[in-house]
Amino acid sequence: MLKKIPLHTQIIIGLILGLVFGLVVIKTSLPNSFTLDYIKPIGTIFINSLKMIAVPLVLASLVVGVSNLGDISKLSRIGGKTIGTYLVTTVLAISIGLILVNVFKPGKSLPIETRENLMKLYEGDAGSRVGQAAELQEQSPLQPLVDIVPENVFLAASNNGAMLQVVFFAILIGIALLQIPKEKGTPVIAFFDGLNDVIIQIVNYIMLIAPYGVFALMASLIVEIAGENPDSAVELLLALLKYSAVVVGGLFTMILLVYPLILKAFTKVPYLDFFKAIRPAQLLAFSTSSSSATLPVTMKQVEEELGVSEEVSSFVLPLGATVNMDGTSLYQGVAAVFIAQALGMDLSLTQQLMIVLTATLASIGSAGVPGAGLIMLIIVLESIGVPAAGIALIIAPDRILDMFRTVVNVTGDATVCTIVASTEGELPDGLIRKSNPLTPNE
Ligand code: DAS
Repeated sequence: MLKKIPLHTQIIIGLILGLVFGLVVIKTSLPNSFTLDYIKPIGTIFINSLKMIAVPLVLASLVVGVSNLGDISKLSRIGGKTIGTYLVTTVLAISIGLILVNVFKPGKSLPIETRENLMKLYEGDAGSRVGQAAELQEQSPLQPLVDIVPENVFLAASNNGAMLQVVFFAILIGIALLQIPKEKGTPVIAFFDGLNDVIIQIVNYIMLIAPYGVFALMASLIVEIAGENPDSAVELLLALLKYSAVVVGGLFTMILLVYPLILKAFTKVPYLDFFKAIRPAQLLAFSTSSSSATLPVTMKQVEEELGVSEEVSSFVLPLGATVNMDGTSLYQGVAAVFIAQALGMDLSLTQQLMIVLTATLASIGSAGVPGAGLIMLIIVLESIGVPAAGIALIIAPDRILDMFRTVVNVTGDATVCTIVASTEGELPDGLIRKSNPLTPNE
């Protein structure tokens, strides 16, 4: 029966029911033990399955993304421009996210005892990491770069804390694949392409239990945080609302300010026409929460409504759907700092700069499927010594935020595609509407 309801509706239902269930338990004399012993494990399974799939997801999607560059010498001009612009918009997005979350401090609104409660909650997972975080602040600033290179790839792949090393290795594989003879590289790329599809299919399976997982997480989170002080659960919900408002505020800043300014600076395409042209892709991104599912529509719209050539769109957009996720990177910056704030951990400037690097890498490694950004958030949290289990704090509103950040991911890809096309001289006087003769003008 659930299958007929769109996934994001299922999640929202799970979210609301979990909220109601948790509040009922803490407001009545129902024993907490039932929730903690029989409901919480479902949420733990959901989080662990997300963490389980993170390593193969990064390996497959990044190898495919980098090897999509095709023959580097032929595409170096377009590739360099595309990758460079993608990186600029991603770093811009993360910076906006970090400014907003440090100005509004949504995690600081939690009372001290709730933060202590949360830290105790994640003690098992956090204990060593709080020590690591302290160590991190004593280490040389270049230590995080040293840590990126794994001593043993298979060990890195298995142990949670070394996701960045998997990213590093995946990028090396992708570039090496472009340098070896084509007949040798093609089957390997095909393997990773197939593996990528398998992993994305597994993410779809995991998302099948998402409504139940979110229900369990929300219910157990409310019950655990409440503990002896039921009012603190309300504080957490208010903090989550503030956190969500900071994320959505940052995403709207990208859509309404950053992309129009960039388009105006590098193209003659009027922003309103651009916005109208990609609106179908944005709506699809919002409802599917998947850049990959939206890609065919994004390509159709920029080609038919903006006049971008097939050569540019077929390179820039698939790469963007794989490696450029401005919305996700902004969200990961905000989420990482929010979780640290909620756990009462102050982040040093080095750690915040580390977030810019790791959220850039994490968004590159995020596949264009629902929930990918949350999975990759683990990289960012690991890199700054914040307990990865802290994602349980923000998982509740995540599916809704995923819808908004996917719209920004797709809009960012289309913006960069339009800029690359313009700098290739394709849109000399703004957009050239080339509606497909087979489909009536919208
Ligand atoms: N849903 C992902 C996408 O398709 C983004 C994310 O999970 O952050 O772009």
